[in-house]
Amino acid sequence: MESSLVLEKYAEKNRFYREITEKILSGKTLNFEEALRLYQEGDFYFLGTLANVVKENLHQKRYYYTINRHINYTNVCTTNCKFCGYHKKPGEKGGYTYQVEEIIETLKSTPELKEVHIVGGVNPELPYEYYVELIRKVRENFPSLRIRAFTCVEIDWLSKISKKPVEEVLTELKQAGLNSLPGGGAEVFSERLHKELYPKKIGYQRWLEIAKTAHRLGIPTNATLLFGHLETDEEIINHLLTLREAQEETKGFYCFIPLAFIPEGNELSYLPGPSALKILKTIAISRIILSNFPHIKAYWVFLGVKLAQIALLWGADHFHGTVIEEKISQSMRKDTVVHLSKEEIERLIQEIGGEPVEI
Ligand code: V47
Ligand code: SF4
Repeated sequence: MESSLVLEKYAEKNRFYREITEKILSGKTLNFEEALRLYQEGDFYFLGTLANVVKENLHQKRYYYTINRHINYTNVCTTNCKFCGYHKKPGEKGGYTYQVEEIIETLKSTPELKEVHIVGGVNPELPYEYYVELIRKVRENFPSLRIRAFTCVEIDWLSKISKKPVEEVLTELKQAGLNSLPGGGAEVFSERLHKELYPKKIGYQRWLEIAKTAHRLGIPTNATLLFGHLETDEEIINHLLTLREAQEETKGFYCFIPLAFIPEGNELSYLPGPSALKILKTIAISRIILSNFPHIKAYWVFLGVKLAQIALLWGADHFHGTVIEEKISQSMRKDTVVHLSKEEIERLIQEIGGEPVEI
């Protein structure tokens, strides 16, 4: 059935669905109570259909992906987030750091790349010059490659070690060739969880301040939410509404990525991880609330390829890219698929009736 007809049927039966549909289709924002009720009590099919309508109003049947590669340049990190199984303490067995030249050689082995995604731990053994040099060398060797590198957490760290303000760090990186920042490190915008799970990492106010500074300097950034662990539904809705407000202010966010918590191989392994239902509902509510974000990403490395494909019908429009190598998830879940070819991505999109768009 056509999505608009499905929504009409729900609206006929139920006043709440009618009000929500009218608000969303006329471009209005849901308030906290409405959003929470929709997320908690909204029928699964209604939520997905409404999210898909928001998605199609923005992108019709188009679904985006890119030929990219991740470079996780170091797993040495002193931040010690409880949900992370990737980090190693300085000097600990299994810790690694790639030299700049090694990274250049790796990138040369995949010459068809359109984008590189560079993130790593907060490594006290690396000097500020390493980061600037890394971006400069990548730019010198690959003049047209899009460089998405360093989360707001890393930018904060660079500001600390260089004793330079965030503006200056971002300006230097931009001059060296940086195009945009990935969305990691946002976790959940909650003081409670910050204290409980990642007290050594920057809090959400600092994360937002750095993202907004990047936007003002003409550097777009992504944003994430790490969900499916100890957060409450209220904290998820608050996270989304806070991001919506920040986007109203700067318009610098490009993509929102709901990251499904991987429970294996970290201190929170006693938790079950989010169900498929929770994942799809979270993607749908993200699309509905963040209608001022250009893209919602189905990050298939964390979601699993098949669930990510279904997420494309539940509000997501971006399938990220080919990835090739991704050490964060692999450090926790050994059987994670981390590489899809262009053809595989296009087939997954076409199978759900979409039009693949390589960007
Ligand atoms: O910031 C750590 C998260 C993030 C776990 O911007 C975990 O396009 C799930 O941000 N389960 C890094 N997640 C990944 C990331 C990302 C990925 C893909 C695309 C983009 C983008 C950004 O991974 C970290 C942290 O929030 N993380 N441990 C875990 N157990
Ligand atoms: Fe370090 Fe990032 Fe892992 Fe936190 S999530 S411990 S900052 S590598």
